[in-house]
Amino acid sequence: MASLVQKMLKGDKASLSRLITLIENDHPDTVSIMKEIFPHTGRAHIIGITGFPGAGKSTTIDRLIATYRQKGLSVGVVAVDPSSPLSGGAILGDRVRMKAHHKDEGVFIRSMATRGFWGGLARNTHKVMELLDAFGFDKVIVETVGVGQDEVDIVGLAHTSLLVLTPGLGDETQAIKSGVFEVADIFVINKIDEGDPLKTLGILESVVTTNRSGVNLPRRVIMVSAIEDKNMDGLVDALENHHELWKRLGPEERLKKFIGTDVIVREALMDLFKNRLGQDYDDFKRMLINRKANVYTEIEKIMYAKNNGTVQDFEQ
Ligand SMILES: Nc1nc2c(ncn2[C@@H]2O[C@H](COP(=O)(O)OP(=O)(O)OP(=O)(O)O)[C@@H](O)[C@H]2O)c(=O)[nH]1
Ligand SMILES: [Mg+2]
Repeated sequence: MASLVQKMLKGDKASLSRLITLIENDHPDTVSIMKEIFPHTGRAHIIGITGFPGAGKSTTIDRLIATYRQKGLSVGVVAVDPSSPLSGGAILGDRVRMKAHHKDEGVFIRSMATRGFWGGLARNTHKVMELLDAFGFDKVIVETVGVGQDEVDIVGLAHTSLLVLTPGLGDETQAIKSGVFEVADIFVINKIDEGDPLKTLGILESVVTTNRSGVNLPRRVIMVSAIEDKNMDGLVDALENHHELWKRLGPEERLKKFIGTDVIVREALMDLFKNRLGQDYDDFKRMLINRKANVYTEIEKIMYAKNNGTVQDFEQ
């Protein structure tokens, strides 16, 4: 395993692919791999892209790759595909859309399937992002579909996060209610070739002035047509500008936005909990759902070793 990591750090993409597969499958050596990787991370500009299915995230990434490559920058992409039927076939779609870049040495694209469960996405995605960072890509882009909690996590793992919307679909009203809306840095109104973006622009501009992350970074709205390659330079400028400002933030400011450690700790606690549980986690959940056990009592027992940590019947 150590030699695989060494080869990957020297720039071997095949080793990078193999390591990602091991991590995706929760290989027992995952922690030792990540321990070796971590000292090499922290250099890449991490960009998170989220938005509703079909908003044009992959097409936008494809154009971003082209723009960054012209500037001589390397790009690693993780596209997270939810098992949701809504975007069935997204992996294939991503491959087709970004295919043009697959032969490029400075580009690496990987799709990951989620297990459709809390933790499934964030757990492995952040590790893959760290692998791409350690490999040495200048830009690491992660695409996730949706605007739910997993996406909020991804936003918290990125330096710069984009929310891709389309004009006139009512996306913006749905998005406003979501957590991602509160934390996204750049709002991209895509498909301006198709619809009038002014209403969406008006809604977004009236809300980007609010900033609940508590970090003093300006939020922007950028209108593009990814398919027609319109205003991609404007988007890249906004991304670069945001990253420059991010780099100048002090440690206390960064702390407010950064959740990477939270994700790792939460995952470690979940693993510890499952290890101590001594029974199948789903069976445990079934007991709680059916009110066969008291969730608070059980967690207290398991985490703080009360009552020998055995699950007791609630009704007795
Ligand atoms: N008219 C128009 N169509 C676009 C534009 N960008 C993307 N599309 C089309 O919108 C569809 C979805 O694009 P994708 O880039 O796959 O969108 P996505 O957000 O990655 O989709 P999922 O990953 O499935 O959620 C495709 O048919 C694209 O060709 C655009 O700027 N204008
Ligand atoms: Mg996509």
